[in-house]
Amino acid sequence: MPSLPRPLHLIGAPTDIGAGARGASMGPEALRVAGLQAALEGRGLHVVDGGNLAGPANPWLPPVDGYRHLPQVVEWNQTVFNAVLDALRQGHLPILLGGDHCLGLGSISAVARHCAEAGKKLRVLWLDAHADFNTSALTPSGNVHGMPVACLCGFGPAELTRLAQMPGGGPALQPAQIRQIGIRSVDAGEKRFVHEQGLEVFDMRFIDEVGMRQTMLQALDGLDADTHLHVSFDVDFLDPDIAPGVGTTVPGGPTYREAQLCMEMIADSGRLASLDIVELNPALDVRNRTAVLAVDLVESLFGKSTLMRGPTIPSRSEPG
Ligand code: Z70
Ligand code: MN
Ligand code: MN
Ligand code: MN
Repeated sequence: MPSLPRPLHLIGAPTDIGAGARGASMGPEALRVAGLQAALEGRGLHVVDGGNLAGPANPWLPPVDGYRHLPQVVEWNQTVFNAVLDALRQGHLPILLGGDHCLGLGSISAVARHCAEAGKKLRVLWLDAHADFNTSALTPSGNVHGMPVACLCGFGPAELTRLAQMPGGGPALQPAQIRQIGIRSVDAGEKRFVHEQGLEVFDMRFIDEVGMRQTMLQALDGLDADTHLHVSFDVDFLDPDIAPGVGTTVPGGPTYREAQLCMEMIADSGRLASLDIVELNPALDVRNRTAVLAVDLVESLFGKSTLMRGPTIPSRSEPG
């Protein structure tokens, strides 16, 4: 029997504490101005906007021991962790409005904790131009938004991996639970580490060669009724021609059509249970068009489709 859709719970985290450019702190408001809540309500969903979390200001300092703003990053992530876990425990579907991607650590740590409590399997789709798998020894920048995936897998400073620790003591995530999609910028040391840890990366070459449909079939393969699907959507996943409002544009990203198909196929899986929308930078945007695009894509992620029917070619990943 299909369960009732969970209320969606918007959680704003207005900070750029882990980023290399200022401005992602304005992301939550730009998404609201672009009509996120009304768009989701238009899908018949119940949306609760919990407002914005508070946290330390960005002191904009150079890195210390390989990390910029580590104490502030820890504080923001602890706050995000608490808010996301609260929402999940209320039976809501949390949507974290970043903020930069360092917050994926707090968000996904909470999701992993919840899944452990609820006896659910967890699959994470990391939509991004970047692998975000740096450590203090590998990072070229010290920006923690380039490190959350590593931290979630247990590689990072104790202050952050502690947050990502499961009740049993292990890290929040195993590499086998993660699928990265859209990747096209990985630092040299980071590349070796991705390979060493066996992360499953559907990079842009892969998408070019096999297409977005086959990519998503593979990325969503193996989900079942007991799987919690988390999507961490870094807006720089998108090609900069359509999404200029991000701190780190990398050419050669998914087109509008590829991104729509990606979101539609996730919706068809019927497993989406939590979401991050991060790295939107209104200071670098053009008349809020990247925020409007993000809202448009999120509508598809929550099931908006052109016609009153499902996919053209049904597949195993679509519930029967
Ligand atoms: C580079 C670093 C990065 C954005 C992640 C870039 C990281 N790999 N940039 N997300 N926007 O500095 O670690
Ligand atoms: Mn990212
Ligand atoms: Mn990125
Ligand atoms: Mn729309």
